[in-house]
Amino acid sequence: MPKNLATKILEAHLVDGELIPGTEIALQIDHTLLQDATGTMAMLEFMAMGIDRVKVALATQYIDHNLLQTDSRNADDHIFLMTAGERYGVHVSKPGNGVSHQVHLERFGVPGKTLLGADSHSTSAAGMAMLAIGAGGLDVALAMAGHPFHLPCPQIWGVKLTGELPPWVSAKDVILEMLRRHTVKGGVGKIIEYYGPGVATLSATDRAIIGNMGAELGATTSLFPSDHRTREFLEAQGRGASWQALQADPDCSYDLYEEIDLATVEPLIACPSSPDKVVRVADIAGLKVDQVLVGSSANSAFRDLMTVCRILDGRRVARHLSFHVNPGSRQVLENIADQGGIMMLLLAGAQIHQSGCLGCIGMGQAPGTGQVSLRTFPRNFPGRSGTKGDLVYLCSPETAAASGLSGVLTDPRELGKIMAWPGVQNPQHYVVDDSSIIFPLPPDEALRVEVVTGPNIVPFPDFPELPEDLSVEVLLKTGDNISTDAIMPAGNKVLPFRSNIPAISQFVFEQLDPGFADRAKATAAGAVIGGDNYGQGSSREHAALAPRYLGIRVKIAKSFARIHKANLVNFGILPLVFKDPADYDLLQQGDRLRIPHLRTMIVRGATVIPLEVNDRTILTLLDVSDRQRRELLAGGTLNYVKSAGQWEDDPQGCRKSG
Ligand code: MIC
Repeated sequence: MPKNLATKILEAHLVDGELIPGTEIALQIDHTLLQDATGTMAMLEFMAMGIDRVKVALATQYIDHNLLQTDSRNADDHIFLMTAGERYGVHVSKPGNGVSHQVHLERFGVPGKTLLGADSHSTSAAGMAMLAIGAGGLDVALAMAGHPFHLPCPQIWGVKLTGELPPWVSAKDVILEMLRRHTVKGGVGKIIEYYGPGVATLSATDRAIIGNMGAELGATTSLFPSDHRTREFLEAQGRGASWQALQADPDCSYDLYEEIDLATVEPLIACPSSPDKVVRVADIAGLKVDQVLVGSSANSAFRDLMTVCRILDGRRVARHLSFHVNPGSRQVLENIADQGGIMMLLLAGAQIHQSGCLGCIGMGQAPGTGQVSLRTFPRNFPGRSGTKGDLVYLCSPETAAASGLSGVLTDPRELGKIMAWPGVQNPQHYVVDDSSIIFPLPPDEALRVEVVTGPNIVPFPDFPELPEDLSVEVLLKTGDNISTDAIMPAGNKVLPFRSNIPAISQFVFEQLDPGFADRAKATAAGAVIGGDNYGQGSSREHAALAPRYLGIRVKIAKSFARIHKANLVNFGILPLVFKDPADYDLLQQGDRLRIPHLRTMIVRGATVIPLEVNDRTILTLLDVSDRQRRELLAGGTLNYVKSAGQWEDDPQGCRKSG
């Protein structure tokens, strides 16, 4: 039977379960990706497993998020990650070498492999035809230890691309078009597989942008074929030997279908403060712009930045605004320098920053009060930039550059009146520089490396197991689409505490309810109520771990985002879904909820969990696998696996026993 590409890669990596959408499957993982914001905790979790060396074909650690060194804490974490990487056989990309997604594409990506990354935008590796999935740090640590990755089997959504993008329109507009059509929930439970004649018009890095922001659709991941464009990129990186052709069989089928004629895509923009509030740039053109940021996680590859350089060449950015460029990698920076782009940016008045995530995660570059900030980043959740009430818009590099010149939001097609479309081509041979990658040591040498843990590394807290009878107070009721940024903010004030759970927990729900952490600490056990798509956005397990530290034992929502739900289970928080969504209206902050015989129900495999509240009973659903039930009973995955006593032996069987 003809197969789509996602099915082929899934089948080649399936170690448990059947490819039936919605049922749990386990996949063998080839590459793992950690970044420093999630990676310090994930590395501590990996070390707790007592294993001598990673058991995965390729493990990587990128230091790209916490780059500001305002005191010793981030620097301590960097030293920890570098020494731990050397000790355990991980490739470490040093600070300033670039954003994980861009560097992985350039130096490590291999078509057809699986990648599990502790970053929701790991899906960028779609550009290299990898099945790349974002997950919580603990899941990635388990994969590094050789365990398979468990997930609900996704549906495969075939998106046929036809035609070719017009000048001044680029890959960012394609993914914004998907968000315009399908919202931040549209991809939940799905792998988006792009196919059709339009695919060949997009380079590997264009495809990476579309894969990157598939995370904003809530998709499990996205996928492109491996074709001559993939080969061209790998050969330009001096890695042609890693290429193999991979595509869907002719006449294969998909669970769902969609078509985009690239020729009809227009310049689009996501308005504050959600990536799916998408409108045509032309519809809101003229809006005064104060800050422009190009680069970081999405749109930071050579084509994007060189296009900006060429647009700015010989011109100056509007005098009232600041124009920032965050290259995706040192390699990108070196290559635009090689083609004269740096001078074009400098003479135009742009500020050039080091390669890394920077303002994308609120690590600097916060806009001023009331200022309009135009960014090529993937996310604009409220306050994520670091500024309360921020006005962040997401757009293509072309729109960013055009608006940077005029000082107001400008449809980049207007530039066609004053200049020719730059039509930037990627280099046939990139300047390649791996000097900022620390390659693994031979095993016997690695054993002698001392892992340096500075004072910012605080041991992982102990969590008790689930009680038989649970009584919790509702400590907060939230609405729909609550992002992990709202639950566990990032930014330069909070990020340095990612390896210090007691300290970071003080910031939980800080924006929504500044008193939350203190109230939770003063309460024995708490619950949080959510609407639809609760926990969308990042993979940060701290959005589960820190609330758990504060005593949250249950979250009840209309629906959960995939990664956050898995993280809740990993840290022993019960993810319950209202059987009747209307019951959401019955619960209020301050209510006391009782769940008698909880353990017994979970052991018996109950899928309906009744809650007693205010003399009535509300029915909720517990949709988790048998493995997750055991983890919940133990109080979390670490407890469960430790009690099963099997970190070292038979990792593949570990999750099935006990
Ligand atoms: C993000 O874009 O939100 C991040 C920063 O990349 C996160 C990871 C994190 O929280 O550190 C993600 O998307 O997973």
